[in-house]
Amino acid sequence: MTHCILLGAPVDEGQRRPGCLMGPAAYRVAGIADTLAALGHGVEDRGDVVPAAPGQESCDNPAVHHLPEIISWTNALREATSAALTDGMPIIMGGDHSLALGSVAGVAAHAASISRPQFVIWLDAHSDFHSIRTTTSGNLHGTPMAYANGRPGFAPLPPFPNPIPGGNICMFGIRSVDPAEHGAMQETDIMVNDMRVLDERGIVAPLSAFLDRVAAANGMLHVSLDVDFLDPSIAPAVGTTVPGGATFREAHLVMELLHESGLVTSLDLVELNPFLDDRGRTAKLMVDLVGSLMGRKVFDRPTRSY
Ligand code: HAR
Ligand code: MN
Ligand code: MN
Ligand code: MN
Repeated sequence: MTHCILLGAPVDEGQRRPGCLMGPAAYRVAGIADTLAALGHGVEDRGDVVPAAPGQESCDNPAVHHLPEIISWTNALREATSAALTDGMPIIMGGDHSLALGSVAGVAAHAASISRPQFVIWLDAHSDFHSIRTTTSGNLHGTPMAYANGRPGFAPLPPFPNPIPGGNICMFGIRSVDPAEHGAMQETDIMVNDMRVLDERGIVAPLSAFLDRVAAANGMLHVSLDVDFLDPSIAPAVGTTVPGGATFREAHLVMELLHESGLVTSLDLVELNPFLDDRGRTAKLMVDLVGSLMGRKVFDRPTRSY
């Protein structure tokens, strides 16, 4: 039994398509708390995080928009996430993916405070590996993974507390990477399981290899689940659809294997835009995936007895 702490993060300023701010409400309406409770977990909904009033920060990339707002969110979510980790498992309900600038900073700060290594699994169509300097769209939801890896070019954001080494980062579902992101990632040893890797090797082999490393290091594992990891045919409620995403069963299998590993310590749910949804189906699918991550099984049997 896990003590699950729900944190609403209605962040909308990291991209240009209004609606992600309705995400936390949609997860609540789709029954995230009841789903967790029915699996035997404790559930504490701490409501929506409230950022401080934005300041006047600016940077030298004219494309970047809403930088002061995102800095306020980053600070508020870092503190809320690390505080929640001392009491249980934070589930950060977004909100666009720029919320991970704060949530991942919070988990990294907490892991450092108890001297455990932090690992991240990034389930996304996108690598989100721009800096504030390299983004051409100016949408800061395209930057959090590079921030967490300690890349340069993030001032005036606060320095990332304890940068996560590339070897502790694993991406799945990748199928849209900009040239500057590609160049930056080639300087790291991030495990990039793009869709081609999943086509050829499936989910189990690459995911198990990563989970074995987390277990061997006694690591904390943060899961960042972007709606666009999923194929748009099953998850239409996202502003940045990319064809060729994970299927229903591939996504559930990732969650089931993560559950069986017993390693997951925190979770982001990001990029849901309920304004684009089809009668709540994407919100419901995301809640179902949370159910699989937290122990719901198709058929209960001893682990891997097949
Ligand atoms: N790389 C593109 C950009 O920086 C698209 C980023 C889209 N990111 C998300 N989250 N939707 O993964 O603008
Ligand atoms: Mn605005
Ligand atoms: Mn993303
Ligand atoms: Mn994405």
